[in-house]
Amino acid sequence: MSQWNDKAYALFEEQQKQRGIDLGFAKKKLLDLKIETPSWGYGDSGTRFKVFRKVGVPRDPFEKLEDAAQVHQLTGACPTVAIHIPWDKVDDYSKLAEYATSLGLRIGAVNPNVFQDDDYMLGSVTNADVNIRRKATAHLLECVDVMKEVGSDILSLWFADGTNYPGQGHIRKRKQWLHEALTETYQALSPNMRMLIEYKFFEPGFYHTDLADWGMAFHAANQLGPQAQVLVDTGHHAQGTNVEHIVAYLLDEGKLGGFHFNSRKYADDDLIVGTVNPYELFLIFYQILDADRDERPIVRNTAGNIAFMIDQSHAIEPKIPAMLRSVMNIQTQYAKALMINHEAVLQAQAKNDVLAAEAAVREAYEVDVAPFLAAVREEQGLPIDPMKAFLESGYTEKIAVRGVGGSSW
Ligand code: LRH
Ligand code: MN
Ligand code: MN
Repeated sequence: MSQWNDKAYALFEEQQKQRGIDLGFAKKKLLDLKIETPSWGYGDSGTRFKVFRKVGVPRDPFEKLEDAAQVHQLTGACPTVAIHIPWDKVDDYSKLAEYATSLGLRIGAVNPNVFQDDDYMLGSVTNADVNIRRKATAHLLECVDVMKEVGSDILSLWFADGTNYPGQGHIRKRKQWLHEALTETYQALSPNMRMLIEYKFFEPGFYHTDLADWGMAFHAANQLGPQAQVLVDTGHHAQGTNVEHIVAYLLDEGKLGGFHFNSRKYADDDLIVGTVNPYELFLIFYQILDADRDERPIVRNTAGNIAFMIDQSHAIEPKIPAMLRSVMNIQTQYAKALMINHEAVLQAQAKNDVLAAEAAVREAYEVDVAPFLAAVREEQGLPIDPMKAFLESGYTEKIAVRGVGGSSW
């Protein structure tokens, strides 16, 4: 380490020791944090107004993996990549998995896409037309087969199903059709597989969404069984929702399966993680690390098996740097949460000392964890500043030969 970094780390170590933080434990936890990046985050996407076509964007799923490999190489934290079918449809999925391996990656969650065929305009698994419902369920089952071919253990489900107008659909019937499709898909899972159920309260349906909130997803997961859990996309809640409360509740029930991290200010903005809501991210990690200390194994196991995934779309920003920034922002907030002295929080709570409890959490957020992140990266032989390393690597110039082109979908 440089002299300056050495000094900064020595001071940091001393300060955290005095605060009662076990840095050895914190280091191990930070090293264990793995973040999955989404294939679709490497392609061009946009708003409903325009998709700006960029030079160097991957032309196929293989090139998306190449870009994802850059993020993993520079951070050491992103060994898996989520795929979306049919956006990432290929003739031979075992080839895709082999290519991932050759790049030091694995395929992570498989995301069936039942929202882009014209047939799905009025719903997929909740469509009033039984043939369309069958087609949608068949696609879910086909994705379970894809999982087997690529060695994935997570089926990540999100349904665009919903309606725009009162009376447009029969809400209770749609609820039952959804349950039928989920049950059939659940039964096709191998014992090592999990099904994560993602909810969203609006868009593309603006009157009602069939899986609108965590309660509905939780209920569905409970009805299905232990291999079904809830996926929390941080952009899928109404303004002001206390996401960390939902996280704590699901953890306590053993039903928190994973996240789709992204930043939002207004709607499902899908922006770089931690750009406008870093404190929310920190508080989510606080709940997870608290659950990690729970006396009940089910809660600890749940906290230890969360799939941390990014779900981001890039309309204006260069994709690989945007992904790197997200990963780094997640690591920063996680590192800050690792600076929480849980005993101090618990003691203040036991005394009903409101201000001391709040302070014990917030003080960790105010810790500058840059020396800690630098030390952990350096120990792994990684660049201290992955973003700078990427920008200087010449990779952007190299992929320019791809020309203008590939979209996320
Ligand atoms: C829906 C969603 C879901 C999709 C992804 C592309 O808004 O969050 O996870 O699969 O976006
Ligand atoms: Mn999502
Ligand atoms: Mn979304």
